[in-house]
Amino acid sequence: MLAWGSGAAGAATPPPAPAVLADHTFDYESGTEGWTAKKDGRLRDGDVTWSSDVAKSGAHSLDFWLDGRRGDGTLWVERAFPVPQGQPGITVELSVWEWNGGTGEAAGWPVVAHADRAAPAVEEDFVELGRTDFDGWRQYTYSTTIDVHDVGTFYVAFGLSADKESPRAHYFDLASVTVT
Ligand SMILES: [Ca+2]
Repeated sequence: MLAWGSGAAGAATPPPAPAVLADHTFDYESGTEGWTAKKDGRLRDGDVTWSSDVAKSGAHSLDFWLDGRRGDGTLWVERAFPVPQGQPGITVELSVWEWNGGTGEAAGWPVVAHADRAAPAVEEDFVELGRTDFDGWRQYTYSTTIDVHDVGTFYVAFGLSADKESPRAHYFDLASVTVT
């Protein structure tokens, strides 16, 4: 007979998970919750607004509208976070959900993210997490390690790069930023 918790000698103990130093969650139910919209100089036009059109959690999300008719440019939201005291280096994990309507090549725009000691400024400051070729909500995640030994703030950003010459709308909701 097998029994739970029989305490067999030599049972493997999983390695301890790194301690969570900070855990921030944003469901955008009270507004943009400190995230600021930015775009680079290549995007023809774009804006991020607080929306009640669709939601992954609650009733609100962030509506990303991009005029990608130049076929280029990036639109994102960014937020500053305090470095947990006494940490020379941290691992930052971002999770965020994105809603896209429709599939196919024309819908496949890159979802991008950034986590670093400086705020992003241009498309090259971002990492591509995937493409919006999925109809509905999909989760995107990003993890990176940052040297923060001489700074008190780090920056996290996520958004979209325009890749096809068409105006499009996308929604983001339920972002979390975990520091270990
Ligand atoms: Ca929400």
